[in-house]
Amino acid sequence: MSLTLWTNCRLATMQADALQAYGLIEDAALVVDGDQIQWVGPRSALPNDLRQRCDAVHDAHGALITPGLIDCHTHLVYGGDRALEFELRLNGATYEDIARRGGGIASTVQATRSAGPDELLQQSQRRLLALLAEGVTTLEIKSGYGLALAHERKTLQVARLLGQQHGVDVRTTFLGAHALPPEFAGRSDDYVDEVLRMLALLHAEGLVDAVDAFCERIAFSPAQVERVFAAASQLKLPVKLHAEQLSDSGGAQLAARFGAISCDHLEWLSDEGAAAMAAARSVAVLLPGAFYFLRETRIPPIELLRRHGVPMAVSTDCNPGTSPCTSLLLMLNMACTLFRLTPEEALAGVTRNAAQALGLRDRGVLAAGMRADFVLWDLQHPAQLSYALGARPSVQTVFNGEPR
Ligand code: DI6
Ligand code: FE
Repeated sequence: MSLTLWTNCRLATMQADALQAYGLIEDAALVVDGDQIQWVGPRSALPNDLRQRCDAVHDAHGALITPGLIDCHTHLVYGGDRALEFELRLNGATYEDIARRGGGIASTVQATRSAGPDELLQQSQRRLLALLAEGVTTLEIKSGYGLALAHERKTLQVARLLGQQHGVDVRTTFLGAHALPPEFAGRSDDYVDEVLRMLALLHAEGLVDAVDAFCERIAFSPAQVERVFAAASQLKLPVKLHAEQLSDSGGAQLAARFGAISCDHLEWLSDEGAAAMAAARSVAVLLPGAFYFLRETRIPPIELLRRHGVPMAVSTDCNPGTSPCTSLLLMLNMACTLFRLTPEEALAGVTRNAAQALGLRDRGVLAAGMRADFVLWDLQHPAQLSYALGARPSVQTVFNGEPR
C-alpha cells in the first residue's frame, strides 16, 4: 500500500474525547495508507520515518479538513415531486383535500411506481450530486415510496447503484412500513404481513442494511411497528424509527427495547423516551428541514437529550413531502438557528454521531484506523460550516483514500 501525506492543514478531527473544541489540530498532518487513515497529529509530531515512507505529498494550502459528511436519514430515491401540492397548500387547500384528490404521499408512491429504474436513477441522481457537492461521503437511503415488492426492490437497487456509480457509500434501509398503500386501504394489519414478507425476500437478496418504520397516528401503531422490529431482529438487522414526529406514541421506548441504532424526528419525545434512548445508546436524529417545511412550532427537547447524554445527529430527511432538501450544510445552520444546537454539536451531528446512527464505527472522526473519507474546505474555522446560508464553500473530497 502506498502512503500519502496531507500537510499544511487544520484538522477538525471530531474525536469525542479531544481537549480542543472540534478536536481541532492546528498546522496538522494526516497520513493515508490506501483507504485508511494511518496517522493524524500536529505536523511537528509526525515521525520522521513515517514522513520518509510517504511517496505522495499533498499541500492542502491551509485548508480546514473535516471527516467526510454523513447524511444518515434520507428518502432520496423517489419519483416526481410535490411542488404543485406545495402551491395548492399555499393557496388554501388543506393536506386532506389534497390527499382525497390522490395527492400527498400517495402521489409520490404512484410516481415512484410508474418510473422505470433508469428514470428513477436519473431523477435521484440529481439530488445525490447536490449532496456530494457539499462533501457527503456516506449516505443512508430508505425505501418506502414503492410499498409493493417490485417497487421496494427497484428503489433499493437504484440506491445501491447510485453508490456504485458515484464514489459515496450508500447504506440502504427498508421502510416498507412508511405508509399504507391504496390497495390495502382499511387493511393495515394485512399490509404489515406483506411488509414482513417483503423484508425477508429483500434481505435475502442482500438489499437491506437496516429496517425503519413510521410510528404515528397517521401511519403505523406501536403494536404494528413491534411486529416489524421483531422480524428485523430475527434477521439480525439493526432497527431505527421515525418516532414522536407529530405526537408522542411511545415510539422511542419501543425502539429502545429493540436496541434501535437511532430514533428520528423526536419533536414530541418525553422524558421516559429520552431515558430509554440513553440506556439503549440510540442516537437522536434531528431533522430541522422537516420541522421548517411543515412550519412546526415544537422543537425536539434538546436540553433533555443533552442531560441524558443521548448523542445527536443531524440530517436532511431529503423527501418530496416534508423536506425537499439537498443541502446538508443548510441543515447545520437550521439545527443551530431553529433547534439551538451549537455549531460543534451540529458538525458532530453530520460526522461522528451520524456514523453511530448508522451503526458504523469506522468513520465520522479523523483518527488512525478510520476510513480515509475526508473533506478539504476553503474555510478558517469549522463554525463557518454552520454559520453561512448557501455559501457553497469550495471543497475537495477524498473518498476511500482517493480524491473524488
Ligand atoms: N415522515 C415524514 O415527514 C415523511 N415521511 C415520514 O415518515 C413524509 C413523507 C412524505 O410526505 O412524502
Ligand atoms: Fe424521514
